[in-house]
Amino acid sequence: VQATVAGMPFNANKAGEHGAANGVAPQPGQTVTPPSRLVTGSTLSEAGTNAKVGTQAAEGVNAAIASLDRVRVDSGGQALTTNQGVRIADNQNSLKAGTRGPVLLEDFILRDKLTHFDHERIPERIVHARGSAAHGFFEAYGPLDELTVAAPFKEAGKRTPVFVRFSTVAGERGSKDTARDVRGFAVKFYTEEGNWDLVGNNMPVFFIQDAMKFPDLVHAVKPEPHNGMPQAGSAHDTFWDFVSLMPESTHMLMWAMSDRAIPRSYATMQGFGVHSYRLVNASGESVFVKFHWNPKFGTHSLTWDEAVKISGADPDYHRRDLWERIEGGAFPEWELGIQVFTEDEAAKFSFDILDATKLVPEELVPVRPVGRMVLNRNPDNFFAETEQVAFCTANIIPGLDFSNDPLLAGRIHSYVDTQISRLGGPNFHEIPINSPLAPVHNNQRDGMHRQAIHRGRVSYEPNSLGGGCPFQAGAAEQGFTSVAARLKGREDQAKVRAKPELFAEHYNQARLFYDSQSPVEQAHIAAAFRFELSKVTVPAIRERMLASLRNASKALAEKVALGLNMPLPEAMPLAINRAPRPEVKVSPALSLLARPGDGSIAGRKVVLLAADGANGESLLAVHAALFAQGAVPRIAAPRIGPVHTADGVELQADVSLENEPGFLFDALVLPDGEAAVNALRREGHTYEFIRDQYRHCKSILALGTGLQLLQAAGVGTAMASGEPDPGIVVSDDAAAGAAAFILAMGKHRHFERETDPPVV
Ligand code: HDE
Repeated sequence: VQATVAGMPFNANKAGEHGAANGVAPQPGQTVTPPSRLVTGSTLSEAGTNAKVGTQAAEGVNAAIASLDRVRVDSGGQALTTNQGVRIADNQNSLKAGTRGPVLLEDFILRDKLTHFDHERIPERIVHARGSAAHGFFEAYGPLDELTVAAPFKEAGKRTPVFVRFSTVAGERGSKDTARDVRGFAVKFYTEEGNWDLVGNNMPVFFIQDAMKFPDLVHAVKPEPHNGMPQAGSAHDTFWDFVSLMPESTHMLMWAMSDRAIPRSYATMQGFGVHSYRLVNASGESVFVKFHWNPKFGTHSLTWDEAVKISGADPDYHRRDLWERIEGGAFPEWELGIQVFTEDEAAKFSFDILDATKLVPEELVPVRPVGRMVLNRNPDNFFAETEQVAFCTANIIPGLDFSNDPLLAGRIHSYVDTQISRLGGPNFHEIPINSPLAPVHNNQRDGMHRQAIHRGRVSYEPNSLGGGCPFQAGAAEQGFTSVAARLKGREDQAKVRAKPELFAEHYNQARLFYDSQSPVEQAHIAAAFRFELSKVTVPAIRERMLASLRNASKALAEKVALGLNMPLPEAMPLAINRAPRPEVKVSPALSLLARPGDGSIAGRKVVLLAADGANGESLLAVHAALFAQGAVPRIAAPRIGPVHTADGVELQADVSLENEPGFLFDALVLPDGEAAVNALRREGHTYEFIRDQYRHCKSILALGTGLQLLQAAGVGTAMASGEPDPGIVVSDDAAAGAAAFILAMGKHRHFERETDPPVV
């Protein structure tokens, strides 16, 4: 029996966990017995020996997941116990001296429970506190031997288990998902040669060039320290004060003010490694590389008004979307692409590849697809997996190496360091979600919460008492060796606190980004600057920001100045005398429209309005057509439960007009049927559904008399051509209407309808 979430089957990879079994009383013996036996001389990570057979897991059979089985606990059919395994007879009452007497100190059962509870919380991440994660696999398209010996790329079809965590940056752990913010995109590859963490973002550049400035940036964007406001937002004085004094942030500001900062879904955003890394082949030769994740479902974002409304109605919007896509089988998928260039090529670029505020235009160095990543299993326990996972940029494997990017250098230190306080000591690599599939053998010992029980008396190297083990692995045994990179580049080798010359050029790529956007995207960027700066209370900050922005694009700065009702100030002086000429003036790949996806509507949520007296047949036909395309249709009526249709078709509303507002859906269907239309016309919610869908440029299908609802809401032909506006389908025929509607949804949005300010 298959249960459904949002009308779709549950994830087959978790068979038995949901569905019919759900309501059935647990049977004794249903527990998953953790295989507790440790292989002699091995570490915890080696416990499930079947996890060691490599990474050729079939889809859904993830070697990292199998190894986690040793710690999975299922209490079905089990008695309640203390942490010492003592069975508890009474979990309701503390031990007292008489029913009305004092509670006794000896109540070890009460104290066991409360003490653990008192310590349930750990410090949240200082940045990227709010996140959601999933398991999956990376599959290589083919060997990359000429470039790298890195384990995931060894042969075509090879699968490496991954755990991926997406996040916002500024907000606290309980903050909303749809804040205007950068998104973290952190991938842990559990390879047989150790863990590789590719800790990236959904934007390919960063605000600052040197790790020295990171605490300043974060202090500026976080809630202001005196009053703790605003939560999860950059629209406040301290952020704009800082960035307006840091012209190097201008390029990143363009990205952060674009719709990239309000993605529709984690599944519809790109990911980037940001820094230049190195790939290293068997001969020790290396090239530079930039990593790109491109979503199969295309790049799609929210509109600002929508994001603001969603924040209130469903702060878990992205978390829920990721969860439901995976449970429903519309698995998020990305293609991994690499941009590869040599040191000599890099030396000729008009920008410095060690500068994280610069990208390498795809027109200059094409992106080569090398594999795909599929996320197909949700975590079992949010805390144990999503919260305790510790990504560290220092985690690389043979075949990879770092560049000298000074931002990256700081990160290599920072990620390990932060886990020590966040996860309470140096043994966080032993937490199951962090422990590698590759065996761990070294002479590190002790520390808080040590899990492994090391045998023998040798904990040093060299030794003879332990037979010299564990021994140093040479290159032939996949020992990690650093690239003997030349320190000589464009700069001399003196020990200095300074930046390379090209780091002083701050505006070429900000301009490139803005000039590469479609008119709609440019309008959104201008509106975002206007919004954010209008929240700044100190006029001098607004002025300084515009003075800087003017250097990137006078047209943009003028638009923002107009929106802020202020004159355009003089341009800020440049930090470089003669800016180098960029190779590329426009890069179409930088527009969100460059990656529309495959036109599929899989995973999109569609709301079908209904009320008593609706034509049930046509609604069901549209429902079936959407479902067949992998979309998630939901029926919404004034109240949940049965809808009494005019034609006797059985319909159940699982959403009420009140409990899920219309802006939570990607598209809207209005029903046929006089009585239903009249009932819906009496509901203020109906107009909100229609107007929000219209305003957010989403597709609307009006079946038969449903057209009257559009007219009553005053939308549908706002463009005054007499024809329905783009993305609005009016049809008496359910099959034809559904087909046209599905095509319209494939376009995601119909920005032709958008006006600033909005007309509805
Ligand atoms: Fe991070 N960053 N970061 N960062 N970062 C953290 O590590 C840091 C930077 C990124 O889902 C912290 O475990 C410094 C760039 C992601 O768990 C911390 C600098 C990029 C995540 C930290 C940067 C990122 C983090 C906080 C400048 C994109 C979340 C908790 C030198 C390439 C990972 C933690 C997850 C998290 C430090 C800049 C991405 C404090 C010092 C650039 C996706 O260590």
